Parts: sequence; structure tokens; C-alpha cells
Amino acid sequence: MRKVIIDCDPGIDDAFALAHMALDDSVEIVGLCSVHGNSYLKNTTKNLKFAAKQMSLDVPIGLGSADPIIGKAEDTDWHGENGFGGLEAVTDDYFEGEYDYAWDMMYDLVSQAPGEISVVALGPVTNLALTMKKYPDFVELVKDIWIMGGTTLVGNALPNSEYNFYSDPFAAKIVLESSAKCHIIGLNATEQTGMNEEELDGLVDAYAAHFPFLKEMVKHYKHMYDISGYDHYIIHDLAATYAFAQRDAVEFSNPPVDVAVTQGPHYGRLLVDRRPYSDNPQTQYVAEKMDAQKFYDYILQVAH
Ligand SMILES: [Ca+2]
Repeated sequence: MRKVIIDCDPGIDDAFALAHMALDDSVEIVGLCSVHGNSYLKNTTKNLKFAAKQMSLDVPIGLGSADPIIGKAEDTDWHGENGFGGLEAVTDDYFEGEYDYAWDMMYDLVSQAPGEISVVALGPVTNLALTMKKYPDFVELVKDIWIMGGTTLVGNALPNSEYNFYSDPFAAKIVLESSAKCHIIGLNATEQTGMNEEELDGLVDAYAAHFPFLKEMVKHYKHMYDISGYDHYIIHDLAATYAFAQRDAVEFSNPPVDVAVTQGPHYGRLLVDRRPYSDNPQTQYVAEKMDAQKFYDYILQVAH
């Protein structure tokens, strides 16, 4: 079993990714962290606790950062007023095993099992950057990092910038410049897992059979796709957890990467150096190709 900490900003697609990881027998979730992103931290934390309870994930939860490294958090209509498409996530304020802060929790967990724990980050990577700053040896203790973020093609926050990187490009830069082994699963890859309505409904039914709340919240997500000009539906965070679970089914390249942090039209843009004479780094991998059918079959298989 692969041990994993999930660092997320639930978020409708985060909830599906959590459901996938909770049901996947090859994965053991050892910790959860909240972060600003799809909504404000108070909402994403509440939503994470609610999802964890629904999924019987009895693991430590660390409270993450309310704001990016520089600037203030924004939220997005895409996930509704509270991040869960308006679904009221009611849960106890106290959650067993709760940590005060995500960075202390992540460091404690990886220290207890050096080289064994992966981090899957499904929101802005502020928590990871703060962990690396507070505990420099974290990068040697963590097994590897999987990030849903960035794009080598079309963006969603800006024409060329993806929302998670746009929400905290400084954090993304810190993480990608570290010596930790990072897998970047950007929109250019997740978009390849687009589903038609029938496929989406099939996936939702399969997961809602285990966790009924998913069915209610996905209505808002679907609506946003319908009014935004997309002809397919994508659950980005689920594509990222699929890449983690099925590494060999996804094609990665390892070009030098950077993140644009200058204010302006490229803020948060993932920069990929594809010049043939550039040296390939040893620790950063960019997802390039995902097979929609393999993705769909695996995701359904896990839920059945
Ligand atoms: Ca997310």
C-alpha cells in the first residue's frame, strides 16, 4: 500500500479525488490538510472534515494556510458559495486527531516514516511551501509529491494560467525549485480525461453509491460546465489521483520548469523549457498524456 497525505481545498472535484483514494485498496491515506483555494479556508476545512467523516477517514487533519505566500486568498464561483456547490457540510468542530497546522502534521508524519509517504496536493501548494521553509529536511523525508496544477496549454484562471498555480505562484515556485521529486499533473493532462454527460453520470452514480453527498454537490459543477462553453466534463483532481495511482499509465516528460510570479497576464503560468539543449532535471515530471478510457475504466473499477 502506498502511504499518502492529501493536501486539498475541497472543492467538488477534491471530494471525488478523496472518494477515489478512500476506496482504492492500493492507497493508504495517513493524513489530510486543508488550504485556501476553491473557497476560503474556513469553508475548505469544514468541507474536508465533512468529507473525511462521510468516508470514515479516521486520520489526522492539519489546518492549512488561509492565504497565499503573498497576497490574499480569493474564491471562485466554480464550486459555489461554500466550495461544495451549496451543499451544507455540517460536522463537529472537533475532529479526532486534528493537528493545529498542516506543516507540522506533514513534517511529523514524514519523519515517522522517512521515504515512505507521498503528498498529493489538489489545491494551491502553500502548505507544502511553508513546510519546506519551516523544515528544510522535509524534502529528503517525503517520498514524492504529486501536484494538480499548472498547464502547458490552455489555462482556466487566465488564458495560460491554471487556477491552483495562479492562486499561489510563489508557493508553486518554491516547491518546484526544491529537490523533492515532483509530478505536475496540469490541465493539459487532466483535460484529456474529459467525459460526456452519460459517462459523468455513470461515474457519479458509482461513487455516490458509497458516499451519497457527492451526487448532490456535482449538480452545481455540471451546471458551471454547461454555462461556460465546455462540451465535456472534467474532474481535474480525480485525474491527478488517477495519475498517482496509475503512474505507468500516464506519460510524463521531465523538462526544466518554472512558474511566472510577475503580476500581469502570465501570473501563475507554468513555464516549460523544451529547448533540446536544456538539461533535464532529475526531480520534476510533467504529465503529458493520459488515456481517457484507461482513466475511466480504472476510476469505475475502484468504485465497484
Ligand atoms: Ca482542488
